Amino acid sequence: MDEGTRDAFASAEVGDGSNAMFDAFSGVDATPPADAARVRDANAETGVPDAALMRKIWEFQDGVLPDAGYQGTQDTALYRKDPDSNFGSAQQIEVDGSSGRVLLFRWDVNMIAPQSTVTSVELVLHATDNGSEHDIYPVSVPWSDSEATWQQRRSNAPWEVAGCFGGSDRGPTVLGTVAAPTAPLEVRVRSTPALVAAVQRWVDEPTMNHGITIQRQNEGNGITVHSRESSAPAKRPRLIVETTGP
Ligand SMILES: [Ca+2]
Repeated sequence: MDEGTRDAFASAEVGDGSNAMFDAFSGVDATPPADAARVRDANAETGVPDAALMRKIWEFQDGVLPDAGYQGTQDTALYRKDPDSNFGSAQQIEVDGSSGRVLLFRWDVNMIAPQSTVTSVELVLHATDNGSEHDIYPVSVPWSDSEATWQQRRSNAPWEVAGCFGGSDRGPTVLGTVAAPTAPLEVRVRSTPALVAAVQRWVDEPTMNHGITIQRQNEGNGITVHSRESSAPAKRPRLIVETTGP
């Protein structure tokens, strides 16, 4: 890595430009200093340093990533047969198109620098059973982890169509598909242009970040996944965002 890259990275991430800080990023196994623990240096991983691009990988998982202090996930399930109940504190939540179960997730991504360009997004969920495909859409309106139900997105604010199915409840574009998981029941949603565009909007306009819904109408075999409240931290919902920029 040339000196320009080194200086640009050190000043962008650490501020004091010290080589000790920079060196912590040069090996994947190195333990970074607390201030720098937020982000891995994608350049070091790929061996393609490029000061102009400044690739970074951000990972968000409650209580785990970028560090144990992250508590920026919200998630809950909506259930047609129990339309006034909230499941925000459940450790496991289910999506099932045929029985009317819908999932909502949101990750706070505010620590990504505002001018960053999102280049790739992956979503990792851990399931407890196999199921069929369900679709991911961006949610268009605010909702509350602790208040959302089949009937309303938060107290005294109904969904346009119960279950977050309305045209003003969620965007029309499928961002990706939650495929039926296989052993070890890890659901990995690969990056799509629509998913990248959605997360780019969250970076550019944080107030527009209402997360995603996973749903399918009137068909499907359910998938149960660990929530942010799971007692197994490594199985909590994880969002992986790759960016270039400042
Ligand atoms: Ca929750």
